[in-house]
Amino acid sequence: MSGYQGPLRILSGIQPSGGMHLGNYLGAIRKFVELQHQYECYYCVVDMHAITVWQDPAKLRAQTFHIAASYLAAGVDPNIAAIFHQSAVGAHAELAWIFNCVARLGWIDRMTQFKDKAGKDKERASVGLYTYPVLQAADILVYKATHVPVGEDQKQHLELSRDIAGKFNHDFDAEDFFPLPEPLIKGPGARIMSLRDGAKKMSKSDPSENACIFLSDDSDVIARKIKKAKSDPEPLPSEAAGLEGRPEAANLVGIYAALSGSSDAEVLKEYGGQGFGVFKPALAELVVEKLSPISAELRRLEADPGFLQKTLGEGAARAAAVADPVVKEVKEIVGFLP
Ligand code: ATP
Ligand code: LTN
Repeated sequence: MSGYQGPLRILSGIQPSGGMHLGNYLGAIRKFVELQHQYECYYCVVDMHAITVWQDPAKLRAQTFHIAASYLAAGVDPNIAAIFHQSAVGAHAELAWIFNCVARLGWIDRMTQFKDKAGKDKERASVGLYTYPVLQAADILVYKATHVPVGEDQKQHLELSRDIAGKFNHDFDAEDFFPLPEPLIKGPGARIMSLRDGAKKMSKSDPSENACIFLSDDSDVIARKIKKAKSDPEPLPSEAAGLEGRPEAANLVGIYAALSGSSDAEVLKEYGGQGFGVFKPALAELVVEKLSPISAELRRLEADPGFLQKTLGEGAARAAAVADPVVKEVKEIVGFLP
């Protein structure tokens, strides 16, 4: 964090681009809940990021409520952390423009998420998809956030945020104006893979329904998806090293470890030598046990959009109270007239 002396702050975000899944829960939201007691926290529903690929407007509204409700259902307390939607705080977009002029094309060209999401026909990708990580840097730095809890896939975007902060501080002779934000990635569940393909991460926008366990899935659906999950014919090894070269087995064991608060080695001590016919039902039972209280609360909250709207509005006001003065100062530093 260099010589930055400001308060310790957390910012993170999830896109309302689909249903909240087990990867989002283990890689991100579960950490949000733990961290709210240690830091000043801002948790955003990043609707402006979501529209970098086409979103049906009615679905976008519903999914924005869904992600906000998922934060709450998992245990984020809106009286402690600010929960809000990104588009409600104009400062994100203002800072993003200035950062578009700080970030270098060469830096953005290296971003692997753009390559993955744009696919083969990158000429047809939106310009927003390309500058997506610059908006992400603005999300973080408009709060001068010092720490960012995310899953493993966001490591490269966080490095870019640090580069943008450093270049801004340097170019404008504003030493330590922005902190260099630290990613908080470690921990079990930082990279949950698709249930259909152990080489692909579990993702909201996966076209296969069976690739993802959603927080809204009921127990029968969860059990069916785990039963159908890709595995291999071998029994589980008794030591973690034996998972090498078996990505699907490693993923299922990893999910069990992350949800039970243990390690792969401990899970294998119990299930080593057993086949998936035994392990999958045990895993399904554990997933249902851990997710069902959250999904029940999620359903209750989603039935009350008035409450969600009010919570998001209050969160946005708290967020803007921090972000607006930062943007005001940035504009002065850059040389804009008041
Ligand atoms: P999309 O598929 O639309 O890109 P996504 O499922 O990748 O969405 P995001 O909204 O981009 O989800 O991610 C929100 C948070 O969840 C981020 O911190 C991200 O790192 C984390 N995350 C997403 N997928 C996984 C995963 N499979 N395992 C662990 N963490 C994940
Ligand atoms: N790009 C992130 C979502 C995101 C985010 C952020 C995460 C947008 N802005 C700021 C942390 C901090 C993703 O998970 N795909």
